[in-house]
Amino acid sequence: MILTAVSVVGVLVAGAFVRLPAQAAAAYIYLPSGSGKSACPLGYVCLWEHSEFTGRGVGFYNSQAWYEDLSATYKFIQNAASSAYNHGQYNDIRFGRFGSLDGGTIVLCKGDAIAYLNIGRNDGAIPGLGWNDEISSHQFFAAPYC
Ligand SMILES: [Ca+2]
Repeated sequence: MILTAVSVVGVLVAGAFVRLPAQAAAAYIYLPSGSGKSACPLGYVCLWEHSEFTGRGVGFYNSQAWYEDLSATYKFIQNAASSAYNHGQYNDIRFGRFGSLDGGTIVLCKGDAIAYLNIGRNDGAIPGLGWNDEISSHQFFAAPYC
């Protein structure tokens, strides 16, 4: 009698999991102007065209070797990002100035955000240049110091 009850519970639990839809995360999401930082879902790194997470934004679920390859819906963010939020679930991220992280990188630890790319962060940049309107690639990775 006890064994039967356990079996029934097991079937119900299994059935509940089977009913969940298998949803893959979208590789890219468009963040309409005004949606702000809270619109960046868990698992994504998000970039906005203006400081303080304003203007239009793009969320990326994966690494992106060159924003030049993006479709028209998302390509506006190339050389336009002025704020960023790493809402990734597992990894830190490094942004590159050109494709494939060429031209130096700036690191954003998991869970961190930069409200103003135009001030405060010049590390990894070409001398005399900052990061505002300069990001064109990114890669999720594990930074040893994050
Ligand atoms: Ca900008």
